[in-house]
Amino acid sequence: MLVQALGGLTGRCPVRILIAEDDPTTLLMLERAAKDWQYEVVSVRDGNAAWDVLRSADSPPLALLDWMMPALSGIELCRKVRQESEAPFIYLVLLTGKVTTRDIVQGMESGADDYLRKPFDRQELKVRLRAGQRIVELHETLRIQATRDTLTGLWNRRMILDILGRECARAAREGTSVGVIMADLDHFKQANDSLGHLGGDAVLVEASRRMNSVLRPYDAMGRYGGEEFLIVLPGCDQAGTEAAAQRMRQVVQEAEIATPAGVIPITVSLGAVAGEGTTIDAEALIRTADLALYRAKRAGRNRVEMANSSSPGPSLNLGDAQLEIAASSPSPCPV
Ligand code: GH3
Ligand code: MG
Ligand code: MG
Ligand code: MG
Repeated sequence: MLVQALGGLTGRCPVRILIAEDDPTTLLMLERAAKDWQYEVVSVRDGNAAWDVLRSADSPPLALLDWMMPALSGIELCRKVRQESEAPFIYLVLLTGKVTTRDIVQGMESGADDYLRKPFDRQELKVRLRAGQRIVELHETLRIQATRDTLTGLWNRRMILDILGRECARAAREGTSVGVIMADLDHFKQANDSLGHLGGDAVLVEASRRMNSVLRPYDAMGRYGGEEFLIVLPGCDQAGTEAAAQRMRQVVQEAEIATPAGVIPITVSLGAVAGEGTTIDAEALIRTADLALYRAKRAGRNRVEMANSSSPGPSLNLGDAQLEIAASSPSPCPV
């Protein structure tokens, strides 16, 4: 996923650009220039068509927008794009025959990042697009750093919790269910002891790659803590959640993990629950999955334990440290 996200930014894939221009001759010249510079061009001839592209999930990250167009002007498009606060960043260049300072100020205030005068100069267009590309790349790098775990490329803790919150709200609203799995590698300390910390890191990367590989494209997996993972399965009921957890368990244990520091067998314990109903609650689901994970550890590890979502158990948030305390003292939890 991480590699995919970076693909378009490292020269391996062409960068995509939207060109919106109603004058056919200018459009042709812009298209030809952009293609000569290896951009992948999406072109449209009015503001409505441009807006359809810009608001789509796979909008090009760069857009060249004519100011004067039928339906929606370039200025209106800039405003609309900037109002979509959740959407990924798009670098917007306005093309305009208007040249007074007041026009330029109005254009930039509407949310454009840059502007180009018509008739345009090819060399100027080239360097301005390249500047835009640099900004887009910077945004993408920052976005990845803010949302991904650097070691495994999985969602980081904050993101996977955001995703869980969103999916719980959606399940409550639409009357569907959401599966939650908490997975923790077994005796991982021993992997570090025998392979060293870097070897342990390699085990973490491979184990998470394997677990992620058996999930559906719309499931989400994040690194919750050191060797602990949180998995969110939209629309999954109890049986589907259990099946996914079993696939994850199986794929980790079925072959030893080879690292530059040596080869090691590894297993994972998983606690899982499916939430449904209008009072679905992210925190309660995590707590419940955590308790089930604790039972899987107690029952011998390399296991899946399911919890019943209607009995979430006591209001305890068991982190790793608390699991150890709980394991060595008379258990306050239902086991
Ligand atoms: P259990 O089966 O009960 O889960 O045993 P465990 O040894 O896996 O559990 P414990 O929580 O005692 O130890 C987890 C270890 O994971 C301790 C910590 O050093 C290691 N760890 C956490 N994060 C990382 C990491 O990023 N890299 C490496 N190499 N090790 C990590
Ligand atoms: Mg025009
Ligand atoms: Mg562990
Ligand atoms: Mg742990």
